[in-house]
Amino acid sequence: MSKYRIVMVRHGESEWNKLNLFCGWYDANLSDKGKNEAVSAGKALKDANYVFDVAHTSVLTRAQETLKSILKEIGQEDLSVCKTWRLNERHYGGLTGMNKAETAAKYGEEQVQIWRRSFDVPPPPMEPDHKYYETIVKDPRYADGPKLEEFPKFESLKLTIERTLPYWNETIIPQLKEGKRIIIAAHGNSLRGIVKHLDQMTNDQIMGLNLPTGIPFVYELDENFKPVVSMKFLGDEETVKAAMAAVAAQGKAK
Ligand code: DG2
Repeated sequence: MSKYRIVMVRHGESEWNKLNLFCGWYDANLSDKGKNEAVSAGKALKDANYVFDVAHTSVLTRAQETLKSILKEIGQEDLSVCKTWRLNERHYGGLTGMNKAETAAKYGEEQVQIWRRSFDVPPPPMEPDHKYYETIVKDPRYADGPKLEEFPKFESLKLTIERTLPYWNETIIPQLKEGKRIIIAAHGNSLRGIVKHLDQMTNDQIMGLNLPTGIPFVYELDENFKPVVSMKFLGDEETVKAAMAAVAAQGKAK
Protein backbone atom coordinates (compact mmCIF):
# COMPACT_ATOMS: atom_id res chain seq x y z
CA MET A 1 0.00 0.00 0.00
CA SER A 2 1.24 3.46 -0.82
CA LYS A 3 2.19 5.52 2.24
CA TYR A 4 4.42 8.28 0.89
CA ARG A 5 4.42 10.34 -2.28
CA ILE A 6 7.22 12.47 -3.71
CA VAL A 7 7.48 14.52 -6.90
CA MET A 8 10.72 15.02 -8.79
CA VAL A 9 11.51 17.05 -11.86
CA ARG A 10 14.62 17.62 -13.97
CA HIS A 11 15.04 21.33 -14.67
CA GLY A 12 13.82 22.79 -17.97
CA GLU A 13 16.20 22.93 -20.93
CA SER A 14 19.27 25.02 -20.10
CA GLU A 15 21.21 27.24 -22.50
CA TRP A 16 23.90 24.55 -22.47
CA ASN A 17 21.44 21.71 -23.09
CA LYS A 18 20.31 23.75 -26.09
CA LEU A 19 23.90 24.09 -27.34
CA ASN A 20 24.47 20.39 -26.52
CA LEU A 21 27.39 21.12 -24.18
CA PHE A 22 28.45 18.99 -21.21
CA CYS A 23 27.34 21.16 -18.33
CA GLY A 24 27.81 19.46 -14.96
CA TRP A 25 28.60 22.05 -12.28
CA TYR A 26 28.76 24.97 -14.73
CA ASP A 27 25.93 27.30 -13.80
CA ALA A 28 23.98 27.58 -17.07
CA ASN A 29 20.71 29.51 -17.21
CA LEU A 30 17.44 28.16 -18.53
CA SER A 31 16.84 28.69 -22.27
CA ASP A 32 13.54 30.26 -23.34
CA LYS A 33 12.26 26.76 -24.09
CA GLY A 34 13.40 25.66 -20.63
CA LYS A 35 11.55 28.55 -19.00
CA ASN A 36 8.39 27.49 -20.84
CA GLU A 37 8.93 23.86 -19.81
CA ALA A 38 9.17 24.97 -16.18
CA VAL A 39 5.88 26.87 -16.46
CA SER A 40 4.23 23.84 -18.11
CA ALA A 41 5.54 21.61 -15.32
CA GLY A 42 3.91 23.95 -12.80
CA LYS A 43 0.63 23.92 -14.73
CA ALA A 44 0.63 20.11 -14.87
CA LEU A 45 1.14 19.96 -11.10
CA LYS A 46 -1.55 22.58 -10.55
CA ASP A 47 -4.03 20.71 -12.77
CA ALA A 48 -3.36 17.57 -10.72
CA ASN A 49 -3.90 19.57 -7.47
CA TYR A 50 -0.42 19.08 -6.05
CA VAL A 51 0.44 21.05 -2.90
CA PHE A 52 3.81 20.84 -1.15
CA ASP A 53 5.19 21.44 2.35
CA VAL A 54 8.83 21.65 1.37
CA ALA A 55 10.93 21.84 -1.78
CA HIS A 56 14.50 20.70 -2.39
CA THR A 57 16.84 21.76 -5.16
CA SER A 58 20.51 22.04 -6.07
CA VAL A 59 22.68 25.14 -5.78
CA LEU A 60 22.54 25.58 -9.56
CA THR A 61 20.42 28.28 -11.18
CA ARG A 62 18.72 26.07 -13.79
CA ALA A 63 17.17 23.85 -11.11
CA GLN A 64 16.31 26.74 -8.79
CA GLU A 65 14.65 28.77 -11.56
CA THR A 66 12.63 25.75 -12.64
CA LEU A 67 11.45 25.27 -9.07
CA LYS A 68 10.60 28.96 -8.75
CA SER A 69 8.38 28.85 -11.87
CA ILE A 70 6.67 25.70 -10.66
CA LEU A 71 5.97 27.20 -7.24
CA LYS A 72 4.64 30.36 -8.88
CA GLU A 73 2.26 28.36 -11.08
CA ILE A 74 0.91 26.38 -8.15
CA GLY A 75 0.56 29.51 -6.00
CA GLN A 76 3.21 28.46 -3.46
CA GLU A 77 5.89 31.09 -4.04
CA ASP A 78 6.57 31.34 -0.30
CA LEU A 79 7.28 27.64 0.17
CA SER A 80 10.41 26.81 2.12
CA VAL A 81 13.18 25.76 -0.30
CA CYS A 82 16.26 23.74 0.75
CA LYS A 83 19.26 24.13 -1.57
CA THR A 84 22.13 21.68 -1.53
CA TRP A 85 25.17 20.87 -3.69
CA ARG A 86 24.31 17.21 -2.98
CA LEU A 87 21.49 17.48 -5.56
CA ASN A 88 23.78 19.12 -8.15
CA GLU A 89 24.28 17.59 -11.55
CA ARG A 90 27.18 15.13 -11.68
CA HIS A 91 30.48 16.95 -12.17
CA TYR A 92 31.41 16.41 -15.82
CA GLY A 93 35.13 17.01 -15.19
CA GLY A 94 37.29 17.88 -18.17
CA LEU A 95 34.32 17.40 -20.52
CA THR A 96 32.57 20.47 -19.06
CA GLY A 97 31.90 22.96 -21.85
CA MET A 98 32.59 20.47 -24.68
CA ASN A 99 29.96 19.81 -27.34
CA LYS A 100 28.53 16.30 -26.94
CA ALA A 101 28.16 15.61 -30.69
CA GLU A 102 31.65 16.97 -31.48
CA THR A 103 33.08 14.88 -28.64
CA ALA A 104 31.37 11.83 -30.16
CA ALA A 105 32.82 12.65 -33.58
CA LYS A 106 36.29 12.96 -32.03
CA TYR A 107 36.34 10.09 -29.50
CA GLY A 108 33.54 7.88 -30.87
CA GLU A 109 29.91 7.51 -29.83
CA GLU A 110 30.74 4.47 -27.74
CA GLN A 111 33.23 6.40 -25.61
CA VAL A 112 30.76 9.26 -25.16
CA GLN A 113 28.07 6.77 -24.15
CA ILE A 114 30.49 5.37 -21.53
CA TRP A 115 31.24 8.86 -20.22
CA ARG A 116 27.56 9.81 -20.16
CA ARG A 117 25.86 6.65 -19.01
CA SER A 118 28.26 4.09 -17.54
CA PHE A 119 27.79 3.55 -13.82
CA ASP A 120 31.34 3.86 -12.60
CA VAL A 121 33.58 5.13 -15.39
CA PRO A 122 34.19 8.81 -14.66
CA PRO A 123 34.89 11.47 -17.26
CA PRO A 124 38.46 12.84 -17.39
CA PRO A 125 39.28 15.22 -14.52
CA MET A 126 38.84 18.97 -14.60
CA GLU A 127 42.40 20.22 -14.13
CA PRO A 128 43.23 23.65 -12.67
CA ASP A 129 43.98 25.00 -16.16
CA HIS A 130 40.45 24.13 -17.36
CA LYS A 131 38.51 27.15 -18.60
CA TYR A 132 35.81 26.79 -15.93
CA TYR A 133 37.91 25.44 -13.02
CA GLU A 134 38.26 28.72 -11.09
CA THR A 135 34.67 29.79 -11.71
CA ILE A 136 33.38 26.55 -10.24
CA VAL A 137 35.88 25.85 -7.43
CA LYS A 138 35.87 29.43 -6.13
CA ASP A 139 32.12 29.91 -6.39
CA PRO A 140 30.92 31.20 -2.98
CA ARG A 141 27.89 28.91 -3.18
CA TYR A 142 30.27 26.08 -2.22
CA ALA A 143 31.41 27.78 1.01
CA ASP A 144 29.32 25.24 2.96
CA GLY A 145 30.61 22.23 1.05
CA PRO A 146 32.10 20.30 -0.50
CA LYS A 147 35.36 21.15 1.27
CA LEU A 148 38.28 22.07 -0.98
CA GLU A 149 40.02 18.72 -0.38
CA GLU A 150 36.78 16.86 -1.30
CA PHE A 151 35.86 19.13 -4.18
CA PRO A 152 35.18 16.87 -7.17
CA LYS A 153 37.34 17.06 -10.29
CA PHE A 154 34.91 14.67 -11.99
CA GLU A 155 32.07 12.35 -11.02
CA SER A 156 30.78 9.06 -12.36
CA LEU A 157 27.14 8.21 -11.61
CA LYS A 158 28.47 6.04 -8.76
CA LEU A 159 30.26 9.01 -7.17
CA THR A 160 27.20 11.21 -7.73
CA ILE A 161 25.03 8.69 -5.90
CA GLU A 162 27.55 8.55 -3.05
CA ARG A 163 27.00 12.26 -2.29
CA THR A 164 23.30 12.43 -3.21
CA LEU A 165 22.06 9.43 -1.21
CA PRO A 166 23.11 10.78 2.20
CA TYR A 167 20.81 13.74 1.51
CA TRP A 168 17.98 11.40 0.50
CA ASN A 169 18.45 9.24 3.60
CA GLU A 170 19.19 11.93 6.18
CA THR A 171 16.98 14.79 5.00
CA ILE A 172 14.27 13.63 2.58
CA ILE A 173 13.29 10.36 4.28
CA PRO A 174 12.84 11.96 7.74
CA GLN A 175 10.65 14.66 6.18
CA LEU A 176 8.55 12.05 4.37
CA LYS A 177 8.16 10.24 7.70
CA GLU A 178 6.87 13.49 9.21
CA GLY A 179 4.21 13.52 6.51
CA LYS A 180 5.74 16.36 4.49
CA ARG A 181 4.69 16.65 0.87
CA ILE A 182 7.93 17.09 -1.06
CA ILE A 183 9.07 18.22 -4.50
CA ILE A 184 12.68 17.90 -5.71
CA ALA A 185 13.84 19.97 -8.69
CA ALA A 186 17.25 18.73 -9.72
CA HIS A 187 19.23 17.32 -12.65
CA GLY A 188 19.38 14.46 -15.12
CA ASN A 189 22.03 12.49 -13.25
CA SER A 190 21.39 13.39 -9.60
CA LEU A 191 17.80 12.24 -10.20
CA ARG A 192 18.93 9.13 -12.12
CA GLY A 193 20.89 8.27 -8.97
CA ILE A 194 17.79 8.54 -6.78
CA VAL A 195 15.70 6.57 -9.29
CA LYS A 196 18.37 3.81 -9.44
CA HIS A 197 18.30 3.60 -5.66
CA LEU A 198 14.50 3.57 -5.35
CA ASP A 199 13.86 1.08 -8.14
CA GLN A 200 16.95 -0.99 -7.26
CA MET A 201 18.04 -0.87 -10.87
CA THR A 202 21.18 -2.72 -11.89
CA ASN A 203 24.19 -0.82 -13.22
CA ASP A 204 23.18 -1.95 -16.71
CA GLN A 205 19.51 -0.99 -16.36
CA ILE A 206 20.30 2.57 -15.29
CA MET A 207 22.43 3.07 -18.42
CA GLY A 208 19.24 3.04 -20.49
CA LEU A 209 17.44 5.74 -18.53
CA ASN A 210 17.43 9.29 -19.93
CA LEU A 211 15.35 11.82 -18.03
CA PRO A 212 13.51 14.47 -20.03
CA THR A 213 13.74 18.14 -19.05
CA GLY A 214 10.82 19.81 -17.31
CA ILE A 215 8.39 16.90 -16.98
CA PRO A 216 7.55 16.11 -13.33
CA PHE A 217 7.37 12.50 -12.24
CA VAL A 218 5.87 10.93 -9.15
CA TYR A 219 6.89 8.07 -6.88
CA GLU A 220 4.53 6.44 -4.43
CA LEU A 221 6.35 4.49 -1.72
CA ASP A 222 5.30 1.91 0.85
CA GLU A 223 6.18 2.05 4.56
CA ASN A 224 9.67 0.69 3.75
CA PHE A 225 10.19 3.34 1.06
CA LYS A 226 9.89 0.75 -1.70
CA PRO A 227 8.08 2.01 -4.81
CA VAL A 228 4.44 1.08 -5.25
CA VAL A 229 4.29 3.44 -8.21
CA SER A 230 7.55 4.22 -10.03
CA MET A 231 8.40 7.25 -12.14
CA LYS A 232 4.87 8.17 -13.19
CA PHE A 233 5.31 11.17 -15.50
CA LEU A 234 2.76 13.98 -15.50
CA GLY A 235 2.77 14.12 -19.25
CA ASP A 236 1.53 12.38 -22.31
CA GLU A 237 3.35 9.08 -22.86
CA GLU A 238 4.43 9.76 -26.45
CA THR A 239 5.81 13.20 -25.54
CA VAL A 240 7.79 11.73 -22.64
CA LYS A 241 9.16 8.93 -24.86
CA ALA A 242 10.22 11.37 -27.56
CA ALA A 243 11.85 13.69 -24.99
CA MET A 244 13.80 10.75 -23.50
CA ALA A 245 14.96 9.65 -26.95
CA ALA A 246 16.10 13.20 -27.71
CA VAL A 247 18.26 13.22 -24.55
CA ALA A 248 19.77 9.85 -25.52
CA ALA A 249 20.56 11.18 -29.00
CA GLN A 250 22.57 14.13 -27.64
CA GLY A 251 25.62 11.85 -27.56
CA LYS A 252 25.45 10.96 -31.27
CA ALA A 253 28.00 12.38 -33.70
CA LYS A 254 26.18 14.59 -36.21
C1 DG2 B 1 23.38 17.52 -18.27
C2 DG2 B 1 23.23 16.05 -18.35
O1 DG2 B 1 22.93 17.89 -17.01
O2 DG2 B 1 23.92 15.57 -19.38
O3 DG2 B 1 25.50 18.08 -17.34
O4 DG2 B 1 25.31 18.18 -19.51
O5 DG2 B 1 20.56 17.73 -16.14
O6 DG2 B 1 21.99 19.62 -15.49
O7 DG2 B 1 21.17 19.42 -17.88
P1 DG2 B 1 21.60 18.72 -16.63
C3 DG2 B 1 24.85 17.96 -18.39
P2 DG2 B 1 23.87 14.05 -19.88
O8 DG2 B 1 24.37 13.19 -18.76
O9 DG2 B 1 22.45 13.74 -20.28
O10 DG2 B 1 24.82 14.06 -21.06
